[in-house]
Amino acid sequence: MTETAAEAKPTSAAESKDLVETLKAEIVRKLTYSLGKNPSVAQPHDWVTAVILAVRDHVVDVWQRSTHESYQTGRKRVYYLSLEFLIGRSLADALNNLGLTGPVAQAMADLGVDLGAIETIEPDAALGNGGLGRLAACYLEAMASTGVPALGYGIRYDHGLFKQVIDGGKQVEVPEDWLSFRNPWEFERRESAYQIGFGGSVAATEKPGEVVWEPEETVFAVAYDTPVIGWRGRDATTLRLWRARAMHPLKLDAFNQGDLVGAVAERNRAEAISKVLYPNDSTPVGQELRLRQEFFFTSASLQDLVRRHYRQFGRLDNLPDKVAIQLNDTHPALAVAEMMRLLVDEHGLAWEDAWTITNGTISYTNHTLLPEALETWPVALMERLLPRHMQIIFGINARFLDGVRRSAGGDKVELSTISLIDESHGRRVRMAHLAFVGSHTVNGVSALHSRLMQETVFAPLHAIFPDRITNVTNGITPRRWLLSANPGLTKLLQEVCGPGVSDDITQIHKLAAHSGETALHERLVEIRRQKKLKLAQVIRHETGVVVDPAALFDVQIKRIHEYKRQLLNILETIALYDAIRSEPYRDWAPRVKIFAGKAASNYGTAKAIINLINDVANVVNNDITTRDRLKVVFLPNYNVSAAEIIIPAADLSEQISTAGMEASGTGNMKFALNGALTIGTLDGANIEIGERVGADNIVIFGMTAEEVEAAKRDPRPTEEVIRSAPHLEGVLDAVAGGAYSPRERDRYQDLVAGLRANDWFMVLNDFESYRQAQRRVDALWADQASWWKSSVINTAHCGWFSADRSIREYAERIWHVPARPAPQG
Ligand code: 26V
Repeated sequence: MTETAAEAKPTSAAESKDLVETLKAEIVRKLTYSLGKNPSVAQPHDWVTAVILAVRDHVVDVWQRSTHESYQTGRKRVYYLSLEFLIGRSLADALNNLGLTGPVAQAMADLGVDLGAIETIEPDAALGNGGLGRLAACYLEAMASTGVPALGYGIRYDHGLFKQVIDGGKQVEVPEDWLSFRNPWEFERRESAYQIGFGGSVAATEKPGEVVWEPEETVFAVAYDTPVIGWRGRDATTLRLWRARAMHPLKLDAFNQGDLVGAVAERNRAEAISKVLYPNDSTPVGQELRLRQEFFFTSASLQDLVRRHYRQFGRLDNLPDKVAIQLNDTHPALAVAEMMRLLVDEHGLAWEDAWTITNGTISYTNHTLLPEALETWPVALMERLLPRHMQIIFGINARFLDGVRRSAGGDKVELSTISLIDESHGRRVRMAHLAFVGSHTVNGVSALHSRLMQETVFAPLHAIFPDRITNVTNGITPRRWLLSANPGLTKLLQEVCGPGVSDDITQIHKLAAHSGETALHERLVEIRRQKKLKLAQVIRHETGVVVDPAALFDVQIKRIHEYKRQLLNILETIALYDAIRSEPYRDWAPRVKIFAGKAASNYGTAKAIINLINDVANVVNNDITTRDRLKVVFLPNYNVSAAEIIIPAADLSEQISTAGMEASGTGNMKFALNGALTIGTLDGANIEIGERVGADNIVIFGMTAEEVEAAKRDPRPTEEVIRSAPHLEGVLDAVAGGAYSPRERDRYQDLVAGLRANDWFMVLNDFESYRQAQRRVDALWADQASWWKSSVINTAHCGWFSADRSIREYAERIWHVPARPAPQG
C-alpha cells in the first residue's frame, strides 16, 4: 500500500503536497461529519471508513460524468447479469486506479495512521464461489477501464460465501457477515424498486391472445449501487445489486392479535431471497429458493433496463441497438422468458417482434460442461412458481421445434436432444437450452472449452445454429492482479518496458528480450523473496508452520473439487515424502506445498481431501528427517485478499484438472503473469498459456481431453494402472491404512476405495505422469538461471490474458459496442 504502483500523472512537488493536504482535510471531514468521530478517539475501523468515504467522492465524480456522458450520447450499454460478483476488497484497487495510492498513504501517515496496517479491516466482499464470480468482478473493472458503458446486475446477499475455519484438520463453516459494519461503498436507491411476482395464475382478457398474470405473492427488489472505477479514473461502471424487501414488513392485525410470528412471516419469506449465496460447485442447486433468487434478480434487472431504455428512447424496437444483455451462465437464463413477457404482456408487442428483440439483445456465456452442473428445473415447480414464464417457455419451444422440423433436413433431427424440455427425467426445463435458443451468441471461456461445447453438450444445437457458438478466452484485470498485488514487479516492468506498460499490459512482451540477463534475474529473485517473506509470515500466523522463503513455493489455490485434483497433488506429495525419507542424503530441492480453498459444506469427498491435506501436513511438518526439505501447508479461508498475497509469492502454479473439465481457469493466468511456472494438464486456458510461453516454459503432463473420454468409455483395470505407477500402491496403502490418521485409521478408507473403484477424475491414471513432471520441475529449479528465464518469459507473454483484451473481444464480436482502443506503441 505504501508502494505506489501507478500515479495518475506526474505532478510537481508542490502539487502533490497540495493533494496530500486536500486529502487529509477530506478524510478528517468524513470522520467528523459523516461518522461523528473526533480524530483523537477514532478507532481503526472509523479511519478505514472515513478513507473509503473520501475516496468514494473521487470515484463518484468520475462515475457521474461517465454515466451522464453515455446517457447523453445514447451509446449502447452492456448489462452483465450475474448471480455472483466476487469483488474482494475495493479500497486498494480504487486508490490504485485513481493514482491516489501514495498520496492517501501519505495523508494518513500525516494523520498518524498507517494505512497499510488498517486496510485489512475492509471486509472482503465474497458474493461468489469462485471463477465465475471473480470473472464478473474483473470484467466490470475492465469495462470501466476500456470505456465500455456497463452495469453489472446481481444480488446483494446479506451473507456471502461462508468463512472457513480449520479445526482438528477439518473444515468448519462459519457464517460470513460482510455488512455488519455497513458498506461504505454503496448507495441505497429506494426510488429504484420493482415488484417481483411469484405464483398465482394466468387469465385471458377480452382481447384475443392477451393474458394477464396475477401473482399470488409480490416482493420488492430495492437497488443498491456501487461505482467501479476504471484505470486512471477515466470511466466508471455500476454494480447494481438487488435486495429483497417485503411489501408489508409487518402485518399489524396479526401482531395485535398476538401472532408475532405470523406478523413477520411475509417479511421473512420475502427477505430470505437475498439472505445467502448458494454454494454452486458441488451438487446442483435444486431448491425452490434458488429459483426464486434467479427470477428475482433477473426480473428486477430487466424491468430496470427496459424502463430506462423506454424513458430515454420512447420505443422498444431499437433495444438491440442500445442494449446488450450478457448472461453469466444459466443462472439468469429466465431473462429470455421474462423479456418476452415484458414485451408481449406489458408492452403489447407481437410475439415475433418480441422474439426478434429478445434474441437480438441477449447473449450467454457457458462456464462448465460437467453434465451434473447444467441447470434444469422441474416443469411442475416452474408452473407453480412462474406460471406465465412456463407458458412462454412452452411457446418458445413449440415454435423452435416446429421451425426445425420444417427446415431442410429437419426430419433427421432428434428433437428430444434440442427440446427446451427434458422429458427423460420427469419433465424438466433445460436452462442451457433456453439460454442458447434465446441468445444471438453463445460463448465458451477458452478455446478448448468452446470446441468441446460444439462437440459435446451443445452438439445438436450447434448443428442447427452453426454460427452461434464462439470463443472468448477469459481474462483477468492486470490492475488488481499485477499492479496492485505486485508493485515491486510493476516498478521493474515500468523500468524495462516503459511507463506505458500500466496502460497497455501487452507491452510487457518487451521483457522477453531480457529473459537471459542475470541482472534482471537478480532483481526478480529479490522481488519474489520479499513476497515470499510476507507469505511466510501469514503462514506462520495462520497455521503456526515455519517455512523457508528460499524453498520452492508450490501452490494450489482454488475451490476444492475432485476434478481440480488436489487429491492428485497430495498423493504425489506423499510419494515425495517417502522418496526423501528413503534417500535423505540426496540434494532434494526444498519445497513448500501450499494449498488453500473451500469445499462446499455438503461435499463430503472435498471435505475429506481437506482433512487429508491437513493430516499429511501434520505428519510431514513434524518429521525431522524431512524438516528442511518439505513442508505442507493448508491456509484457511481462501478468498480474493488471500489470493492477492499468495500469487505474487508463488514459484510454481498447480493447474492440474482432469483434461476437459476445467472450462478455462483464471488463477492460472494470474500466476503466470506474476512469473510463476505452471505445472498443468492440457485443459482450459492452460493450453493457451502454453502456446504463448512455449513448451520449454511450462510443465505439461497427463492425458488429453480425448484420452480422458476414451478412458471413461473403456477404463483400464485399476490394478494395471496402479502397477504401472511404481510408487502409487504404497501411497494408497499408507493413506487407506491410516498412516496419516493414526487416531482414526479408517478415516480415508472410503476415499481410497472410491479411487480404486472408479477413477472418474483420472487421479490414478495421471499419477505417474504427474510425478515425473514434478521431477522435471526439480531439475528446472536446480538450474536457477533457466528457471528465471522461464519465469521472465511467462510474465512477458501473458499480457494477452488481460481482461481488457477479453472485453474488447466481447465488445467487438458479441455486444457490438465500441471500446476504447488499446493504446498504441
Ligand atoms: C458447478 C457445479 C455444480 C454441480 C456439480 C459440479 C459443478 C462443478 C463446477 C461448477 C462451476 C460453475 C461455474 C464456474 O464457476 N465455472 C468456472 O468459471 C470460470 C470463469 O469462466 C472458469 O475459469 C472455470 O474454469 C470454471 O470452472
